[in-house]
Amino acid sequence: MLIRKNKHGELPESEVTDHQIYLNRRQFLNTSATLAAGAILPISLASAAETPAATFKDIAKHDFAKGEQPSSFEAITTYNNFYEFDTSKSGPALLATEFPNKDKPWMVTIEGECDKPGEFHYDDLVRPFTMEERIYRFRCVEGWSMVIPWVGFSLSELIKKAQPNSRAKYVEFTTLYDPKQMPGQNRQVLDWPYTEALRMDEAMNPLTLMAVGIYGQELLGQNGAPIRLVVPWKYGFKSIKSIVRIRFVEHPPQTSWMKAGPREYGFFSNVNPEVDHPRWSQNRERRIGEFLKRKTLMFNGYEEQVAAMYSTMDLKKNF
Ligand SMILES: Nc1nc2c(c(=O)[nH]1)N[C@H]1C(S)=C(S)[C@@H](COP(=O)(O)O)O[C@H]1N2
Ligand SMILES: [Mo]
Repeated sequence: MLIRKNKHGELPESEVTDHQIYLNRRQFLNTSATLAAGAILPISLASAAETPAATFKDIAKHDFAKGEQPSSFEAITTYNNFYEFDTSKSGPALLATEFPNKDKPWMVTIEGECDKPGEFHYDDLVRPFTMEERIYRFRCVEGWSMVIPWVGFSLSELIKKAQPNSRAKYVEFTTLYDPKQMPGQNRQVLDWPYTEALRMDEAMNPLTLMAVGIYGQELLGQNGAPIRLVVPWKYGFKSIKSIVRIRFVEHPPQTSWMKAGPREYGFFSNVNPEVDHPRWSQNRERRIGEFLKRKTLMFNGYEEQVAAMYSTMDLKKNF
């Protein structure tokens, strides 16, 4: 590829990647976090400025948000919902810089109604799978949205390896519980650990992704490192972060958000402009970085791929 240089031999502004912008921003954030705390925190600016290895190379790319510009790396990694750290949008990026602790192996337990349960080290869990980049629209229940180039593999592949039995009708996911690493867990904003669940056909749908990266880089703590779910036709809260347990069960599990507000958060939580949240409309959304709101699409634009799963259901009752 020909890279144009300006007369000073430097890369022109247009060639500066989102990632470089992000790194500068991160260095700034670390500095301000240190100042805000009024004490020397064990954050090394030198290491923060290091470029993480481009972990995922030569992976197949699939654009499921055709014609739309992916959100910037900076937006995706500084505007987050991750209540285990903080309930603000900017808090997770400031508080998850060291998450997950590299000295502790990340283990994922697969259990319940399946023939191949086990406890897997993260590296062993993901090794068998072919990584892909998939660009998805991502819609939060609060009314904002982004377009995110995730890196990951189909949850269906993992489920096939676990060999669920005939009683396995749902899949439940659980986030790490570790208040030492996740300060937000010291407050009872949700019933920790965070849990989510899918019906088996939803979990097996080829769009359902186990994500391990964004923009070709390994996930950062604030986005749910090292492994999280992405279900692009559902509101963002179904896409549970930092998963340590996957359990096959017979009956529909409760989830953290259903416990927190059963009238506001149903099991399915499909993006549906015709079903309002009890406290606000769901028919418009603001793409982060844009000024005007746009119309929210049924199933977040993935109707063709997923509508058949719900054809016999009243989606007003099963919200
Ligand atoms: N464990 C856990 N997973 C979570 C959340 C959370 O607070 N804790 N927030 C959810 C919500 S409401 C959204 S919109 C997305 C945000 O993902 P992002 O910050 O990577 O964009 O994560 C979801 N997964
Ligand atoms: Mo959300």
